[in-house]
Amino acid sequence: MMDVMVREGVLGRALEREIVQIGVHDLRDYTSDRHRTVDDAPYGGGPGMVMKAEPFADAVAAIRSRFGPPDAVVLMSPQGRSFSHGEALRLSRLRHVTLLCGRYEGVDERVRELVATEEISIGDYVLTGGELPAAVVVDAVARFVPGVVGDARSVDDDSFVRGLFDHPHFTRPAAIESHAVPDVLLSGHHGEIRRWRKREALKRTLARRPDLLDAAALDGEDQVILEELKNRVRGE
Ligand code: 9WO
Repeated sequence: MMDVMVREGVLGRALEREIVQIGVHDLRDYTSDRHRTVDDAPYGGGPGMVMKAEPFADAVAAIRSRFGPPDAVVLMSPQGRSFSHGEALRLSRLRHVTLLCGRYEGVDERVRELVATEEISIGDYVLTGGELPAAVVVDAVARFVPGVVGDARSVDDDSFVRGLFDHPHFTRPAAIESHAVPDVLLSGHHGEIRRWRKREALKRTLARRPDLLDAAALDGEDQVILEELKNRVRGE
């Protein structure tokens, strides 16, 4: 499941070019019983199973001796700190990050106490395991590793670097049924195109996520356009 995620697309190319390395480890390889048991019934009773702590501890010990100590050991959990652009950037600056994924109803608390150095959530929902969240984190973090995304401008331009949503994008054809590409984009006037994109990005952010505007890095021109957009909404 993890291999398929990371071998495709931009990430797969980065792996081939050895700009990033990704290792997938099966917790069952760090068990010692015949059934390779990674779970057990919860102390105190109740439904479901709990992931045992030792396979996590032994897996991280093996990673440490083979690859050196990780700079962060992150438990993927709905109870973790919210993952964000800023968290992705922080993790991208570390050399070696280990992500821990659980299954079943929960993970033995000693994994948090003894193995993980932090806990991250990608959103307020419960899944059947931590693997999809881990793939999300790997993807978002890898984008910030220099060389992974071909054109660095794509990374610097992304919504959350600027703190604003992207402007609308269009490619050929110039019209689909009655939906034409805005004339300004066909005009060749780079100054006007730049201002139109700015304005559309601000308009979208104001309409959908006004909270983002408080933290956004707005220049003087942005602030003028934003005031005008706000006044326009009030005027109607
Ligand atoms: C299961 C459960 C059942 C009833 C009530 C509460 C419950 N919580 C859980 C639970 O957290 N299960 C986890 C499943 C056990 C560890 C791995 N699992 C997981 C990780 N589900 N969702 C995530 C996750 C990780 C990061 N960001 C969002 C979700």
